[in-house]
Amino acid sequence: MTLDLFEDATPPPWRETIAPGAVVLHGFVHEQGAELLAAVQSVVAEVPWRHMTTPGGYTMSVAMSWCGHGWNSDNHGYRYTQRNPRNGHPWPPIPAILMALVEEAAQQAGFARFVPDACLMNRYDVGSKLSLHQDKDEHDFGAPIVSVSLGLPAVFQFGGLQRGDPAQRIPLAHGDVVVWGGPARLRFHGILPIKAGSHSLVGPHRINITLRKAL
Ligand code: MD3
Ligand code: FE
Repeated sequence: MTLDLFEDATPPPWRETIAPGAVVLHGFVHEQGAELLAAVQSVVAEVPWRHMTTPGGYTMSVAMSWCGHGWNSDNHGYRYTQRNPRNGHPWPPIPAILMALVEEAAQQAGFARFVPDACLMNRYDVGSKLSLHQDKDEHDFGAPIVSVSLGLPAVFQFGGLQRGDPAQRIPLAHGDVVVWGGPARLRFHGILPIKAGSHSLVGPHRINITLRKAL
């Protein structure tokens, strides 16, 4: 008899509530990695990855791209933008595959009829991190944020409503989708530095896609 260490593990997709309002759908898009990556690349062809400068003057280790609405930071803070300042054109639309999966994921997490208007994409290289922050530039905190993780694994830091509150550490893997809403919507969160590695599809990177109702 072979000893199967995983015989008792629940196969994905597996839904886990990690806090009120925060639901992990483990492996929810595991089989769609290649299609999702192609959708990311189609957006990046129009909106190249860029390292933004924080309002405090630091260059982020994470590179960003976006669609639906855009994202900008200056010394006044962050804000969403409806047009590309380089050419006056609207930002590219959110790819259909993302609109479809986000509706399904939000519904499974208990948020019916979530229709995002903005999609921010983060590309992490080995060593990239995202410091603890709140997402509070959206106009409607009643809407959840849906996040999709692709590529290298990460450790997500999930804090409280105050910056100094203790943070849980939650591993996120390729194919995981997380829905963050209700009482979790304004909790501090971040990503610890990405460990060295290479993913078969994504290479030495992690890509996170967040779908939001921004405006
Ligand atoms: C919890 N991105 O883009 S996604 C961000 O993995 C961001 O790239 C991280 O934080 C990443 O702003 C985390 C998960 C996430 C997104 C928004 C949240 C978790 C959240 C808002 C409230 C609470
Ligand atoms: Fe965030």
